[in-house]
Amino acid sequence: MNNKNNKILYSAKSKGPINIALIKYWGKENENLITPLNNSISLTLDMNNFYTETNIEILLNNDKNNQKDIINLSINDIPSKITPRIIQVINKFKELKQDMQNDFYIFNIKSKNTFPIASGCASSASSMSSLVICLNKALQTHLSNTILSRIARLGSGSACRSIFGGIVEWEKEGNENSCAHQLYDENYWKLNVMLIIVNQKEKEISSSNGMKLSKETSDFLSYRINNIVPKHIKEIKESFIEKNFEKLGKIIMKDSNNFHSVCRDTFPTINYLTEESEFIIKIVDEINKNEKKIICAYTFDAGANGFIIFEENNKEKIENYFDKIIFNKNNENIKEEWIINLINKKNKEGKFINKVLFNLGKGPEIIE
Ligand code: 2P0
Repeated sequence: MNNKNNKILYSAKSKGPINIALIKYWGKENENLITPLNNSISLTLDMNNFYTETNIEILLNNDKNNQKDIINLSINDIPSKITPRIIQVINKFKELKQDMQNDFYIFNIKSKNTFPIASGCASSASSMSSLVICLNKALQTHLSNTILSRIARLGSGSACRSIFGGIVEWEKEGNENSCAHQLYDENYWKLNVMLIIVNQKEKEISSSNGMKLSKETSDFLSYRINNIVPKHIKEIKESFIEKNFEKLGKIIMKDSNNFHSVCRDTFPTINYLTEESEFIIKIVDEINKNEKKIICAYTFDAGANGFIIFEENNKEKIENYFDKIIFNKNNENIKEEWIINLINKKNKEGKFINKVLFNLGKGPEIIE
């Protein structure tokens, strides 16, 4: 008997959010278990523009000549690392669901991102968080967010943080039980994130390969893990308690700089930042200098796009600065010399594509 006329046993549809790390994860303790060398902290971003949608249908495989699980993936332009990890995630669910263990199934998985893949926008985090929530719903396993975070981690390290909304920490403690938890929900502190997209190309060195190479060759990495990250985690947590943006902004920028120094210290060296990224850093530094305090902070993942973090009450001001300087909006009759200088510099150095604004958001959602 083949699989024609098979009935759908389980189905669900979900959406998963991206997150941006403020204290970066870089380096695995265990490559297979995807356990991290250090704790990391991130913001989960709203799903108004950027998210991954997942659609799953599960059927019994009753083809007697082909008794195995069959996974049919229809995914827009997914990185190659993802396929074996999806199998690992599905196997974990099968392990946890007693009544599935004696049969084989067909998993039809459709996944669609609304944003450019592999350009430093954490697509594996949104896709894996969405997948895990979708399987939990379809199979009615009713697993807690903590368990879902552990399973999402097997799909992609940073995905374990996207299971939760707001401000999230992923703890390295626990080895195979390592997972994320929420520090504060999305309403605790009205922070905004502006993503400046400068480069839609797929990056040359994936995060997974980059962090492996850093672990093998960078002398800075162990210093970062033992000395820098613990200090940054302690200070960033204080900044959350105090809602002290100056303190928060400084740590965000220092941790981004530190992470990219580790990349440069890797051999052969890795440089995820481009001329445009350096220009974004310059703009943020100039804004803060002219405002005489830190009102915005930059952070860059394993890609050239800049994420600018600020408090919601400074949104208009900061958006306006960036519109004038890099998107040529409202930039007639400017009097401030520092802005004119930046605009002139930009005309030589800039290829800026777009900006996207985010609030902090909730974790993944079931749509159907
Ligand atoms: C982060 N990044 O904390 C860091 C900062 C990139 C720079 O997590 O191999 O796609 O799937 O665990 O999660 C990107 O790495 O790597 C990442 P895997 P992942 O967000």
